[in-house]
Amino acid sequence: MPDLLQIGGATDEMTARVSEKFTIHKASDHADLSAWLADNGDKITHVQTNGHDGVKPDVMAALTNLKMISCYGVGYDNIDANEAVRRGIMVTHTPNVLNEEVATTAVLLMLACYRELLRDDAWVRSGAWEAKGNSPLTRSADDQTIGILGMGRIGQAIAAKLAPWNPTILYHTRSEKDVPYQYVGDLTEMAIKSDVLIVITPGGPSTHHLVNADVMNALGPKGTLINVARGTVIDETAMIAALSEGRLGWAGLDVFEHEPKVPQALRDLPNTTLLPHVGSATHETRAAMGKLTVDNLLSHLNDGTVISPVPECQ
Ligand code: NAP
Ligand code: 8YV
Repeated sequence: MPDLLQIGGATDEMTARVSEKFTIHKASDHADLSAWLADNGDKITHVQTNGHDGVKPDVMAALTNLKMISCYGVGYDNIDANEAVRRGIMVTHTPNVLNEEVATTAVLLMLACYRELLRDDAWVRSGAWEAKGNSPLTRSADDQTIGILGMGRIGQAIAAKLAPWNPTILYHTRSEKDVPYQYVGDLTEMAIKSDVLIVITPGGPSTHHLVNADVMNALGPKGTLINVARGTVIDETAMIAALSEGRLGWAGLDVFEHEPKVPQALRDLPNTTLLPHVGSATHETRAAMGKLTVDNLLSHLNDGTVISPVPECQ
C-alpha cells in the first residue's frame, strides 16, 4: 500500500477510511520528525494535514516523491501551493461544506458582542443579579451597517445569515463581485461607514495586517470587529491597544495571530468575546470536511483526479 503522512489530527472515521488504502505514518509519533523524514521521506506519496499545521517547508522538501496534499480545511495559507505546483504536487482543500457553520460562528460572535452575552452570563453565575439587580442595558443588533472584508463562499453565507437582523451590507474585496451588496473599494472608507467589520478573507502574505490601526480607528469606539478568517489579517498588537484605549469598541475573535497563544492583555479585556478557532468545529461539519478530505485522497489514488483542488492547482 502507498505511504501517507498524517500531520495533525483526524477523526476516527477519516483514519479508518484512509487506512484501507494507505499505510499511515503519523507525524506526531516521531519526536524527531526531521530524522525520521531523512530515512523515510522518499516513500511518502500522500499527505493529509489541516489548516493549522499545513506542511512546513522543510517537511515538503524532505518528501521527495510527494504527489498529493489533502488539507482538512478550506484555508491553506500554511501550505506553499506555488511550490507544490512547481513540483507537480496536487493540493486539495474543503471549500463550501463549512460555509454555513463558519457563518453561524461569525453571527454568534457578533450577537455575543452586541448583547454582552458573556458579561450577562457571569452576572447570573456570580450572584450579581441578586446582589446588585439588573445588569446594564446592551445594544440592539438590528438595523446595523455591516462591512464584510472578503465576499467569497463564506462571506456570502455570512451576509445571507444576517438577513433577519435587517442589516445594510457593504463589502470590500480586491475585485467587485456579482452580489446584491454595496462594494466599497477602500477598506478604511468601509470601516468609517460600518458599525461592524467582519473579516473573512484567506490568510497569508496578501492579507497580512490588512486590518491595521487606521482601519480600527475608522471603525471607532462604537464599532465591533469580528474575525473568523485568520489571526494574521488583523494587527493584533494594534487591536489590543485600540480596544484598551477605547478607540475600538468590541471584538469577537475566533482566530489569533499566534494561536493557540493569545496575549494576556487580550484575554483580560472585558470588551472581547474569544473562541479557540472553532468556526467549523461541529460534529456535522467536521464529518463533511473529513469526508471530502478523504474522498480527495482516494480519488487521487484511484485515477489521479481530485474533487476540490486549491485554485493554484486547477
Ligand atoms: P474564498 O471563497 O476564496 O473567499 C475569499 C474572499 O476574500 C474573496 O472574496 C476574495 O476576493 C477576498 N480576498 C482575498 N484576498 C483579499 C485581499 N487581499 N483584500 C481583500 N479581499 C481579499 O474563501 P472562503 O471559502 O470564503 O474562506 C475564506 C477564509 O476563511 C479561508 O481561507 C480561511 O482562512 C478562513 N476560514 C476560517 C475558518 C475558521 O474556523 N475560523 C473556517 C473556514 C475558513 P478577491 O480575490 O476579489 O479579493
Ligand atoms: C479548521 C479552518 O479549523 O477550514 C479552515 O480554514 O480554519 C477550519 O475549518 C482548520 O482547517 C483545521 O482543520
